[in-house]
Amino acid sequence: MTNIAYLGLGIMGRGIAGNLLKAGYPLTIWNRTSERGQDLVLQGATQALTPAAAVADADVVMYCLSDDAAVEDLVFGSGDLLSGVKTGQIVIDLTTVHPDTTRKEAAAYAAKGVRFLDAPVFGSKNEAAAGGLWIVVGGEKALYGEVKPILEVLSETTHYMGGVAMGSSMKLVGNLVVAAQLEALGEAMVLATKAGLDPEDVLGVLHVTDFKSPIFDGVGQMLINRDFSTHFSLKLMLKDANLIARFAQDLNVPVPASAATREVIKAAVNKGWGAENASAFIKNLEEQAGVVVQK
Ligand code: NA7
Repeated sequence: MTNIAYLGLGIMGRGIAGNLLKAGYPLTIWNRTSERGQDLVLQGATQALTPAAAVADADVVMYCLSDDAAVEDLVFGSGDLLSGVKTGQIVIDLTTVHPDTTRKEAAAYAAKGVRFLDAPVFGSKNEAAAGGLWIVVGGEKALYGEVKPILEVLSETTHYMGGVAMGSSMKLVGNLVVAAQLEALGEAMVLATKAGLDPEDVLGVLHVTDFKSPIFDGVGQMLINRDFSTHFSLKLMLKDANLIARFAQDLNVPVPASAATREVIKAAVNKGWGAENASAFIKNLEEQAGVVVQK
């Protein structure tokens, strides 16, 4: 069976690696902070001390790190993954990064005879743990076909979006919608609360209308429970908002609503809420309106 090296055991990585193990893939793991891999070792993974050691016998190498800087550090910097991989291996980057980072990775791997896909994922902690992610893929189509059985273990759907960096591009397009939905939910719930509407009743309406969204259901319920436990951190959402701004700038596309939302997220990170769930930025809207959304 295909040997997989999985690097990066954060919120997403732990769920993803767990599902690869459950599916029976021989798995070697590495994480910068090695303690985070212990429970996966108990489930049958082999823990490596360096990225190079992790990928030595791998057919496929996968990683999902926090951001562009982390990927740069792993591949080209202190992780020195590029020196560890060899001709014939396949690398799949699941991280949300700028398409330029993807293109840099793809070129560097190609120079070593390593085949590469960008395959960022929609969904957060629960979907990663349940193997219910939605994956968007860029790169060579035949390679996508080859690794699809692995991606299917992790996901509800996989979509092939086109050549190198089309997965990364789609991911930023999708995250623009996610940010807009969270901002809309926050503004709506704050306004509703100040108007004297019952937040549970408001969610009940949002649940059935032709503008419904699973995000309104899930995050809305967490919001009125005052639950900001981290499924996807606010600081990574700011990272994505910054990536969207840069991506739109590159293409000279106006994104005025996204720009406004980015300012709200930025201010919320400065309040010290960066490690909380992304929805914590709604607290900023609450403060400005002088209300708290709760049951
Ligand atoms: P987390 O839970 O913050 O996990 C981030 C992971 O990235 C974690 O394993 C980190 O290792 C790792 N990391 C961060 N910097 C580095 C460097 N420099 N070198 C190697 N590894 C690093 O993020 P999520 O799992 O929620 O999100 C992952 C991606 O999915 C992200 O792009 C989201 O936008 C979507 P650590 O444990 O801190 O040593």
